Formats: sequence, C-alpha cells, structure tokens
Amino acid sequence: MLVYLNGKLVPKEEAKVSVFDHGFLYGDGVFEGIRIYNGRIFKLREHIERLFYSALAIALEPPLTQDELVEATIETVRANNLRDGYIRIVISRGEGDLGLDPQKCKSPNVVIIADKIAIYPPEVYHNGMKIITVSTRRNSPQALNPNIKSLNYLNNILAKIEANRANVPEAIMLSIDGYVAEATGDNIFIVKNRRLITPPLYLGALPGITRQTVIELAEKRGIQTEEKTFTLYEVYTADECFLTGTAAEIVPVVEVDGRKIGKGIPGDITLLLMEDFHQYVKEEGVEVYK
Ligand code: PXG
Repeated sequence: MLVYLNGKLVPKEEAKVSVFDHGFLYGDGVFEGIRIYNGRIFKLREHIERLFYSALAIALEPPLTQDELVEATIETVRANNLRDGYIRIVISRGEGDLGLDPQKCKSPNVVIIADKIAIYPPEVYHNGMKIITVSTRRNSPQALNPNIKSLNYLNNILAKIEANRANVPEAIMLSIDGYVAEATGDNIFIVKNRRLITPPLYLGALPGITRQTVIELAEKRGIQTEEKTFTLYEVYTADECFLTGTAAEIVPVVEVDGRKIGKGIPGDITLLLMEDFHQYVKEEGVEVYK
C-alpha cells in the first residue's frame, strides 16, 4: 500500500508523522472519508469542499488548493489500483511544541490513505438495524460545531462506547436540548406519511454528503424532505427510519430503544432509496482510470 504524505507516495511503513503533531497531541485537524465505487470516486468535489470548510472553520490553511487535493486523491487511488474502497484524507495542524498554540505549527501535514473498506454485514441491510439512543449528547454547536469534521471525535466515540456496551452497531445522539441530532457516524432520517424528515444542521449534525444525495434522490422520486426538529416521540411513531453515511450508505433501522419502528421491517421508501442509491453510485463520481 502506498500512502500520500505531503506530496509523496510512500510505503505504508514509512507514512509517519511526528508525535508533536497537534493532530496527535490535541486532535487539531480535519478529515474526510470518501468511497470509491466501480473505479469512480463518489462525490469527490463535495468531500474536498467540506474538508476546506472544516479547515476554514478551525483557521487551518491547507498547503494545497482544492484542485491539487483532488488530483492527489485520484493519484493515490490509482497508485493503489483500487476500484472499490475507502479514502481517508487528513489535514492536521502539523508539528508544534507541547503548548496548545497553533501558531507554533508551521506546516500542516496532509495524508491520503486509500484502502479496502469494512462495511456492515448484508443482514443489516436485509433485516434492518436495531439501535438505541445514548445518553452522550451531541456537542453543542455553540461550543464546538459538529458541522466541522475535525480530528476530535471524542463526542462520537463516547456515544459509540455506549452503543458497544448495548451491543448495537449505531446509536442516536440527541442535541443538548433533547432533539434528535444524528447517529455517531451517520445522519438520520424518518419517514412519516411518505415524507422524509431529517434534523436541520443547526441542531448539531454533520452536513452529510450521503444525506444530501438521499434528499436529491428522493426529490427525483417526488418524495419531499422536510428539515425540522423532532424528538424521540417522532422516531418511535415513524413509519420508517434509516441512517445515511459514506461507509454505511443507507441502512434501514427497524428498532430503536427496544421499540419496533413501523412494521419492524425495512420500509418501502427506504428500500426504494437504497435501490436508487446503489444505481447512482455506479454512475456518479470522478473516474480514476481513463
Ligand atoms: N455524521 C457524522 C458524525 C459523521 O462522522 C456522517 C454523519 C455521514 O456523513 P457522510 O458525508 O459520510 O454521508 C459522518 C461521516 C465510521 C466513520 O468509522 C464514519 C464517518 C466518518 C468517519 C468514520 O463509522 N462518517
């Protein structure tokens, strides 16, 4: 495996950064997770754009342009000869001293890893997923905005630990005010009376690229999406529920906190959108091998 590190493709074993990198010391940095389907990088521009917004929000100036990063990402995938897989891009603050001050970090580190992806077992997609609501609340946007995809994922990891202890693969996180925000690494949708409802981003959710794709695919089917605040009551009484994310794609949710959602099987609209999504990923995306 070859890893992109600051402009060079190096063997995995040589892809190393300093322990004084503030990404390591403080979680000071940003990242993206991107899929490769059928030799195409899915929504590459959108991911790079989100990465740059995350960087802007933490006043981290990437040492290369969006176009250069797009090219570097394509190059990394090509060098590893991948047709299907997962890309992780990381821009960390870079090497500094032991103090917090990011001004001491003169050059950000840029890493691109392209690898195979571990996904949920097929049963999850056929039978649906059982999840819980965790007690860890999503970071308040007033404190640390979850719109920033930063290297500081402890909020989500604390939620994931609760999910692990309950033996479920994902979990709902509520906002500070108790509204449904998102899952630990996925966005959430419910279906009520053939309309999609998803939490607004200001509640503290990542502007998911899969979320946006699902909204657009639904629109093409004449299914409206409403972004509005809702509580667990709306989840428990929903007709359908599903999660969206780069790794998860669209996962039907059939049980939340021990309560069956709808009929307790993946819903019709969920299944329709899953089908549309699978078709779409084959066609969309930046071709790596031309
Ligand atoms: N919310 C959060 C908090 C995320 O981290 C999503 C939603 C979905 O966004 P996209 O753009 O992917 O549709 C994410 C992204 C993992 C893992 O290992 C998941 C993400 C990132 C890194 C790791 O589950 N998901």
